[in-house]
Amino acid sequence: MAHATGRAYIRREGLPHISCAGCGNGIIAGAMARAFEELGLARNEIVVVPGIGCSGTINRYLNVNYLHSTHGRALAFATGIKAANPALNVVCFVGDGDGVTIGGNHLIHAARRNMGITVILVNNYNYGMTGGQVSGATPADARTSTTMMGNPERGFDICELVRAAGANFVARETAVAGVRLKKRIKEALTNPGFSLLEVMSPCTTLFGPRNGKKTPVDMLRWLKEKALSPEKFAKTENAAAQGYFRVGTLADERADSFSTRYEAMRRRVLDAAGGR
Ligand SMILES: Cc1ncc(C[n+]2csc(CCOP(=O)(O)OP(=O)(O)O)c2C)c(N)n1
Repeated sequence: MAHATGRAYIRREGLPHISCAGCGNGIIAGAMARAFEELGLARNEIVVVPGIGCSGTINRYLNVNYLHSTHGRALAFATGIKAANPALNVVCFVGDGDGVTIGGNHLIHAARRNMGITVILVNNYNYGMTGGQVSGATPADARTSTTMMGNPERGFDICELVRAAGANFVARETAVAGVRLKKRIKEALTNPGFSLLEVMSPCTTLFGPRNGKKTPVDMLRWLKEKALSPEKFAKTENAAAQGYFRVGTLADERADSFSTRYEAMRRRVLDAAGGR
């Protein structure tokens, strides 16, 4: 089989893009388009729901249905779409501000419900579009425009959070690993329950220069060095304290989704009412 290009899912009229040099958003969107193609999804079976921010501009470049939602509320809109039409493939494309800071509550409740939604959460370690402010995913001690002396807070472990909240599938990859991203997105889309892929993609314009990564290339090299398989991570002493993180599929369960449970309840009620 020829390699997927994802071209049918890309809206070329949206180009040139507005991302900064070295931004991971293009690589992630490309992996998503190729995953759609390899799964053979029809364009009208897909709804992408971006939030607001740099990551939220993704719909400009996509040739699929989309609902450009409000900041922190992508999961709420996606929940409504999926509940109304469970046959659709619903993909939220959100930043760490959107997904796990202002929108944290929606994220954990969508995971608790095991809504059959795929979330691609682009963790660029800050609020990118508004000037690089600290987010709930900014690592401890990191410098941002609002933590110039270092972040006194700790960032969420987003995968652990979402898994603990009840999601079927959680995975983490980096923006340098396009082929791995495509694989994880395919896994996420084919899981019937809530799926989250966290993509480590630190902002090369605002976060990198403040944190010792002067150029996008420095940042991409750093990502490659710090991403470890769960096995290597477990064998590395003080791995988290040294900035290493786990990549790969971290949980892949098959518990019933909200839609399946809702349908079972509906049938129970109909049966009790004599099949009406
Ligand atoms: C309710 C609300 N609050 C604040 C804003 C302003 N705002 C727009 S984008 C943004 C930050 C986006 O950061 P993130 O979600 O991490 O996405 P990124 O730009 O980093 O991809 C903020 C605070 C808004 N649009 N709506």
